[in-house]
Amino acid sequence: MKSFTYAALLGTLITQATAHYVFPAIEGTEDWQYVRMFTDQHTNGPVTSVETEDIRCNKDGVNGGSTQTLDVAAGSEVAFTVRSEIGHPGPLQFYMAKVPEGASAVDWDGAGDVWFKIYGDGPNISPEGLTWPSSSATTVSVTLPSSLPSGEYLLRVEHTALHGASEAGGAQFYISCAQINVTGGGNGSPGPLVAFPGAYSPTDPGLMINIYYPVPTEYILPGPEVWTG
Ligand SMILES: *[C@@H]1O[C@H](CO)[C@@H](O)[C@H](O)[C@H]1NC(C)=O
Ligand SMILES: [Cu+2]
Repeated sequence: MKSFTYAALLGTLITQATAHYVFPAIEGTEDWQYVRMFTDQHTNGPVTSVETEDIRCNKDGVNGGSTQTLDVAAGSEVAFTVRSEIGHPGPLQFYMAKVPEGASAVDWDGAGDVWFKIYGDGPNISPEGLTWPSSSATTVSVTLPSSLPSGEYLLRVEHTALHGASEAGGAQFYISCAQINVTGGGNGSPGPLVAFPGAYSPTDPGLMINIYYPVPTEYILPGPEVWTG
């Protein structure tokens, strides 16, 4: 009887570990070539505090290290690969931050009120439950607004897992930051601008929520409104 219980527990742990994921690359490039490597990336594990620097570009991701910067045309689509797939339910969001004059993406930490959201997808809601557009995705992509000013940016992908989010601090954040150089841009003014940490609170309605029961009738994405360009 006891060994059966242990086997069941082990099975649960394995399922959870394999359900973790990471965004290691811009599709078509090498892992960590244009995406900032972060500490413990091999575990695929999440960030769980919205109140530390880890929420910005993952653990120790504030330093570009040997990461390169990829030219991308404004208005084009950028895809991240997923290792190995989006294994938990929750929203997918993308943010960007423009590298200040005189700095370059590789040595900029992304601190301050500099981040704007360019994409966020909530669930499809039905009386039977919530379904999430990014569920099981092996790549995730976003179209850069065509009025984005040219120059260097950090592009931050974030998938938030909500399976254990009924208590504050239960949401899991899967995050990577790519370094990109936007070319052929326009003269938009991206905003509203927020900081990481700062943009989220552990009790935000989109971060502290039981997504299973009772079935929610609405879902409010964490963070600012999307800038549409
Ligand atoms: C960004 O693109 C511009 C326009 O092509 C180019 O002049 C500049 O050198 C690029 N910067 C980087 C860091 O690649
Ligand atoms: Cu997981």
